Amino acid sequence: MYAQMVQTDATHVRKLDEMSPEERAFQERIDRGEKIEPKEWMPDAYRKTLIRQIGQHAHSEIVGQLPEGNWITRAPTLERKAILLAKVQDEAGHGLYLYCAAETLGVSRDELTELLHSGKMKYSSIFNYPTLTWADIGAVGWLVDGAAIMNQVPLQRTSYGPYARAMIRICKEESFHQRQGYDIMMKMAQGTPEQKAMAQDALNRFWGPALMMFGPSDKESVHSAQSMAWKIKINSNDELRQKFVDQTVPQAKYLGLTVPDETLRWNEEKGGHDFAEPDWSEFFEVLAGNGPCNRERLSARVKAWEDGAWFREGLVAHSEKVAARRAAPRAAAE
Ligand code: FAQ
Repeated sequence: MYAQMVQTDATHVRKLDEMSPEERAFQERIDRGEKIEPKEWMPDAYRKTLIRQIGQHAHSEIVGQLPEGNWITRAPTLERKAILLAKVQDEAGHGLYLYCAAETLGVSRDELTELLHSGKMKYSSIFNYPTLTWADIGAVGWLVDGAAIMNQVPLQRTSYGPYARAMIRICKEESFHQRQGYDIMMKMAQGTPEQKAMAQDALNRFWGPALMMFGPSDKESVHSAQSMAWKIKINSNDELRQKFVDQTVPQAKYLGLTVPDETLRWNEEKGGHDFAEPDWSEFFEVLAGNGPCNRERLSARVKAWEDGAWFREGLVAHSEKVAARRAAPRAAAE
């Protein structure tokens, strides 16, 4: 798995004097804050970088349904079940908006699916961890959706129009998701000692993986510099990670839970927390396909795709029949 990266040729930031007149005019549009729209000229590497990022993002939404879907049949009340079901359906919708945004760049959804299934395209590392208890569903909503929002709110201002517009709706829904997660955590943290211990255990297991969602440290991030110059990314990985920690630490305190980091301290001078880096060797192992659930997640997606083939074929056959009937109404009536 992940044997090969989708090459974007965008790891080196080109200076203005290395650019063609077309590229320079494009960069100036970006610098002025203009949105780039699908049919407009764009450098090939900009297009490929967007396909890589939007495609990975779409795959994350779809694979991200699996850890939570696992708990729909076991949610503790009917109300919790209905809420979780709606959330998991929202993630499918996010995947669809994002696949549509990627399609405007000239790649089909089938091609992206094939890249995911063959392990050539990534999805977020976080979804390779298991959800062992109901408290994990709270932790996913609180921390995973919390990290996703932190990353995605700035992406509403990203330079590519269809991606920025998809983000606006996604962020509204993610905010709701995060609140439902926090609400589960609150209930658990204020419950019996056993429930509080489950909430603490979920925080202990999801804290590090949530920090990894923002990507490697800035010095290890191969794409950040060029992506930020093109405003595909608005903030660096470390900036967003810092903001996430600063936002989440008081929330944990309010829950009466302890962030599993003995080095965590408020640093008055920088106006933020000092905190321990997550275990980057674990992160790179997960990216290499060796996380706790990588194989299970990918095989679930491949199985769903294969099991749904008859349905997709039925839809195509039906639409061909309707088109043929429209083209020759009299012949079809006979
Ligand atoms: N997992 O040079 P950078 C969600 C890869 S949505 C896996 O820093 P970049 C909703 C990266 O692709 C969560 N791979 O890369 C939800 C690159 O590899 P490549 C998804 C990662 O792109 C909630 C290499 O490492 N969100 O959770 C990760 O500039 C609950 C070098 O890294 C998005 O996709 C990772 N964590 O920055 C759903 C947001 N981090 O491609 C269900 C949009 C890095 O060269 C339930 N994406 N890599 O082979 C982004 O903002 C960026 O792509 C980053 C990575 C920040 C993720």
